[in-house]
Amino acid sequence: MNIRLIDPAYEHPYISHSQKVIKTIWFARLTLTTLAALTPPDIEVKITDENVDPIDFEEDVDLVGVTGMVMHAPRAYKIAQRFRQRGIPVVMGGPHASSLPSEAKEHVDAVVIGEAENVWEGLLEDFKRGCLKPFYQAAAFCTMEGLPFPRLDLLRKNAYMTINCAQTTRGCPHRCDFCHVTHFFGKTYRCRPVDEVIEEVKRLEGDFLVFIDDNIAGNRRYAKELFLRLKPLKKQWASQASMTLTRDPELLRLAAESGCVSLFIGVESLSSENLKDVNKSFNQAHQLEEAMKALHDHDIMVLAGFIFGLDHDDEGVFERTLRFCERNRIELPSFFLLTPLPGTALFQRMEAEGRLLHKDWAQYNGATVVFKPRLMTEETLQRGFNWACREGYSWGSIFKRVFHPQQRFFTRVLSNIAYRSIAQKTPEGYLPSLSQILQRMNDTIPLKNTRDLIQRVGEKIAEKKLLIGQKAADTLKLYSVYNERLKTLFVRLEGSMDREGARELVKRLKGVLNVEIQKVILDFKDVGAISSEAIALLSRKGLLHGEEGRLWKAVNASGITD
Ligand code: B12
Ligand code: SF4
Repeated sequence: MNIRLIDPAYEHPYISHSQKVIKTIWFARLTLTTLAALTPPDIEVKITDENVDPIDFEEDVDLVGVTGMVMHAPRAYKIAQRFRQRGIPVVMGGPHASSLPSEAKEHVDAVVIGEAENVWEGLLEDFKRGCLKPFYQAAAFCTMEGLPFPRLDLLRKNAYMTINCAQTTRGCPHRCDFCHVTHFFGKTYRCRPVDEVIEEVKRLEGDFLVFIDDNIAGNRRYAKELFLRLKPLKKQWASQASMTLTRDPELLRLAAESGCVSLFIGVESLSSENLKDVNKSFNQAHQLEEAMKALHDHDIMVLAGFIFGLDHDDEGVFERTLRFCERNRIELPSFFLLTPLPGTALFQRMEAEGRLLHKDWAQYNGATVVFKPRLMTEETLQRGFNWACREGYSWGSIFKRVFHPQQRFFTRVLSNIAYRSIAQKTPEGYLPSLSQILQRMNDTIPLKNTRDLIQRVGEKIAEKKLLIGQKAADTLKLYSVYNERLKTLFVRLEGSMDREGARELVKRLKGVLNVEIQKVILDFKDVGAISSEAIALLSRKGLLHGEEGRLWKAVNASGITD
C-alpha cells in the first residue's frame, strides 16, 4: 500500500512565494513529516509540498492525505476532487478541516479532527479493511512522550531555507481571541521530555534549526531546562514566543546562551485597548519598547507581528506602527490584517455582529480585508495595510531598522531583502490622508506655567485623591482616535493644562476641522489639573460644555470660535 501526503500551495499574486524566496526564508512545517512518521513501516509514504514541487495527479497511489490552513481549503478541495475523480480516496486533516469538519467532509472521504497521533494508525487499518469512517477524532490529546521523530528525509532538502525543524511543546497557555492555536489544542500546553528533544536536535545536520512551537517559553521552568541542555550542542535556533519571555531576565539570558538568534513575537498592537479587547493584555503596551530592547541586548533578531484592523485602530495606526518598528529597530516587521479564523472566539464575535464580508476562505489569508472594521472603511484598511507592507520594506525603512552596530548584520540585511521582494508584490497602497494629522493630534503638549493650576472638582472624593497625585503632571497627553464611518474624532486628554496647552489644543482642533473630520468629541475626565486661564480660553472658544458630575467634559466642538 502507498500513500501520498500533500501540502497544498497557495496561489496568490502577491502572497505566494517564489522558489528563491522559499529557499531564503521558508522552513518546512512538521505536519506531513509527522504524519509520515506515524505511518506503520509496511506502508510506503511520500510527501509533496506543492509550494515547491508539482503534484502528479496521475500517480498510482492507494490513498491521498491532504492538509491545510483556512486559506488553503479551496485548493485542498480541488486537489481532493482530482484524485477522487480517479477513484482514489482522500483524507483531510489540519487546522481548517478540524474547525469545519462537515464542510471538509463534502470534499473528501474522511476527515481527521485535531491531532492525528491517536487515530492515524486506526484510520489506515479501517482503510485496508475497506471501512473508512467519515470522521476521526481522538478522545484525548496525545502524550508527548515517545513521539516519533518527523520524517524530514521525505522533504526536498534544498528547496527550503532549512528543513531542520523540531517541536518542543504543543499549544499555548494564553488565549488570544484571534488565534487558532488555543481552539485547536484547547487549554493544554504540553511539553515533550527534554531528553527526547535533545536527542532529536542532535540528529539534525548543520548548526541551525527552527523550533516550530507556538510559544517556546510558555512554561518557564521547562524552557529554562531545555535552554540549559541545548547550550552544549552549540546550535543556533529560531522560534516563536510570547512577549512574557522578555520579562524574565534569566530566561532570556538562557535562551540567548543556548543559541537563540531570532524570535517571532506577536506584538499585535500598540494600543492597550486593542490588546485588552483580544484578550492579550499580557502584552503590556507601555512595556513594548523595553521588551524590544531586551531582545536586542541579547542579540536576538526580532520578527514582530502586528495586526491591523482591530476595533481601536484608526487611520493613524499604519504610520504609528511603522514608526514604532523603525524607532525600535525591529529587524523584520510582519503586518497582518485581522482575520477571523473559523473556530476562534473572534470569528464567533464577528459572525454574531454580522461583520464578516464573506466566507471565501481563500481570501482569509491575513492580507485581504474579510470583515467590516469598526473605525475605518474596508478600503482604507486595505490600502493602509498595503502601504505599511511596501513602506516597511522600502530601502529607507530597512536602513532605519537594520543599520546599527550589532552582530549578524548580513543576516539582517539578507532577510530584509527577501522580505522586500515579497512586500514589493503587494498592490500599491496609500497612507490615509489623516494619518499625519492624527500623529500631530497625539503629540504630547508640555506644560509651560505650573502656577495657577487648579484641581478638578466635581468628582467623588476617592477620585479626587487620585487626582491630587496627578497634580505634578507637567504634560498634557492627547489620545486621539478617528472614526471614519462617523467622521468623528475622539480626543482623550490626560495630565495638566495651562493656557499654552489650551491654545495649542485649540490650534490643533482648528486644523483637523478643516479636513474631512466633521465632529470632535473631547474627553476631559483624565485632566487632573487645569489653570483658570485655560478654562477661560476654552470657554471663549466654545469648547467647554459642562455635563452633570463631569465638569470639564466638552463635546461637539464642531464650531470652535475664532
Ligand atoms: C510553522 C508554521 C508556519 C510557517 C509555515 C512554513 C511552511 N513551510 O508552511 C510560517 C511561519 C511561514 C507560517 C505562516 C503562516 N501561518 Co502558520 N503555523 C505554523 C505552526 C506554528 C506550526 C505548524 C506545524 O508544523 N505544526 C506541527 C504539526 C505536527 O501540527 P499540525 O500541522 O497541526 O498537524 C497535526 C494535526 O493537525 C494533524 N493533521 C494536519 N494535517 C493533516 C492531514 C491529514 C491527512 C491528517 C490525517 C492529519 C493532519 O496531524 C498532525 C499531527 O497531529 C502552526 C501552529 C501549530 N501549532 O501547528 C501555525 C499555523 C498553522 N499557521 C497559521 C497561519 C494563520 C499562518 C499564516 C496564514 C499567517 C499569515 N496570516 O500570514 C501564514 C500562511 C503561510 C502560507 N502561505 O502557507 C495558523 C492556521 C490557522 C488556520 N485555522 O488556518 C496556525 C494554526 C497558527 C495560529 N496561530 O493560529 N506558519
Ligand atoms: S500568545 Fe500567540 S500562540 Fe499563544 S494564544 Fe496568543 S497568539 Fe496564540
